[in-house]
Amino acid sequence: MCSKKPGSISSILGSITMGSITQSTLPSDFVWGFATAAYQIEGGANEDGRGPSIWDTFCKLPGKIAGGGSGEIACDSYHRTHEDIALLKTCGAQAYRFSISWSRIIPLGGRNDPINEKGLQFYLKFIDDLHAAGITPMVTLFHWDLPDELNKRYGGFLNKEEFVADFARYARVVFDAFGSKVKHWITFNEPWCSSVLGYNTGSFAPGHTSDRTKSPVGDGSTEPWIVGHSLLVAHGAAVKIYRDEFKDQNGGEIGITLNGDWADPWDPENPADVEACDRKIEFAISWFADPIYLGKYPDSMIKQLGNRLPAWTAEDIALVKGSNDFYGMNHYCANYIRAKTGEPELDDIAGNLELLLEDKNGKSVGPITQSPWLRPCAIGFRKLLKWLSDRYGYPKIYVTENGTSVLGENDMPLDELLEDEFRVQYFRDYIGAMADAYTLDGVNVRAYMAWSLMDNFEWAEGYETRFGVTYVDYDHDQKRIPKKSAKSIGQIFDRYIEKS
Ligand code: PNW
Repeated sequence: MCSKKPGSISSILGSITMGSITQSTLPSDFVWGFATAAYQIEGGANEDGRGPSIWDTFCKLPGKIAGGGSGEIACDSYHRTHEDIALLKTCGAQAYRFSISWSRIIPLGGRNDPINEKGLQFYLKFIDDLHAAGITPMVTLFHWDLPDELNKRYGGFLNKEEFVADFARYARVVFDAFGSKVKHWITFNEPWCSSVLGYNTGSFAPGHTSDRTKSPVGDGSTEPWIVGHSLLVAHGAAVKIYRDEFKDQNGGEIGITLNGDWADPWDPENPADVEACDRKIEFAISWFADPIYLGKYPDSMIKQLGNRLPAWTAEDIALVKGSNDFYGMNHYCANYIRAKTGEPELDDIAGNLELLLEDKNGKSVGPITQSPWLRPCAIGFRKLLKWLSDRYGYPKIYVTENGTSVLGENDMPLDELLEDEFRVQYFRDYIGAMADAYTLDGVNVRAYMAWSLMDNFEWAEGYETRFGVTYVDYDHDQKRIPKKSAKSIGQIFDRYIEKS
């Protein structure tokens, strides 16, 4: 039945209904900036010794990427770091979240494979240049671009022992090289996407799925759970290395970034739909966050998946439990949830429920965007911040991604595209909802990175879907032109952040 326990959606549905009447605020030391990821912006795919990643390989398969693109050139940031830093300064950003390409640092990826000095030098200079511009770096070790060799050598994340050992060595090399200059580390970006989109739907590299019309390999009923487990253990191993060997002298912090959207019941009168909302968030977020904060997988997942969910050894869970200095939160939208009746399908990854964009009365969760999965619903952001805080004991939260695509943006005339009022409104609403969560709900949110600094390679959606506050002209030398939203975010934060 529908429980009212703290941390369940039923306790939140009644309590958070609208924005504040008084002005909410954010603390004076709140940090904001923008986020990107290596494969989505860097290009320079074959330069200075970089080895291929699973995304280079996946993009070559026909039909996998809209428009047939790849990250081979992308925004050409490998050659334009000074332009990116100038953009950040124009926007007034205090911080920049970017990721490191593992195969630039260790081209073959493995723990006994050679290190590429030029790769290290590239990031070292970039980090120095950011500091010189007064911008704080926040570095993601892994944003999906596994060295292709490791996938070929032993099946990548499917082989826990090998993968964890290789990731641990990569992490140590990076901490050793940049540890004195970087104080905010993220181990993995969105392990849900690597597990589910990479090993169940097959829409992301390496494209495994049970669907034999899409891939000759894969088992979507077992592989995602094995992959998720490996990623958790690798996260724990990297955190231990950081804490044991680097944290004391560097004084930095480390955590993982999880993606997850809000869930509202398709029919709020139906307890099964209300209950399914908690299950949806558990399958998306608590899959990773429960082991980290509570030391076990969620009961709802154990119940549905049985022994397909790997068992925790004492050694592994000791690495994972307590391994977040902060909670990295990627958040974009909300869904309506309708419980399915009957036994879950074998390949089900969501918790035996449907994700819908309209409720029982046909009301849309939010306006349509260019991304089929994304409809803005800012109040859901406040509700999820509260849900997570209740469940995990009010951890420090860094919002590491939040943003939107705009319907038809790629086909607009440039002057219209640059006036991206839809995106500006999205940021107004979402930043406002976050300030309400801080002020009214006691949520400990301390940083916010907008996705994204510029249009970039949107994975399977290629270049047709744009998420940037800066327009990138792919036909003319990757020229960058700030949109209206680039200038707006600083103004929005200025209204909320308390003056010290
Ligand atoms: C995130 N979904 O990915 C990533 O961290 C970014 O690299 C990406 O560009 C951004 O969001 C915008 O898509 C997601 O299908 C991709 O639910 C897809 C989904 C969620 C997150």
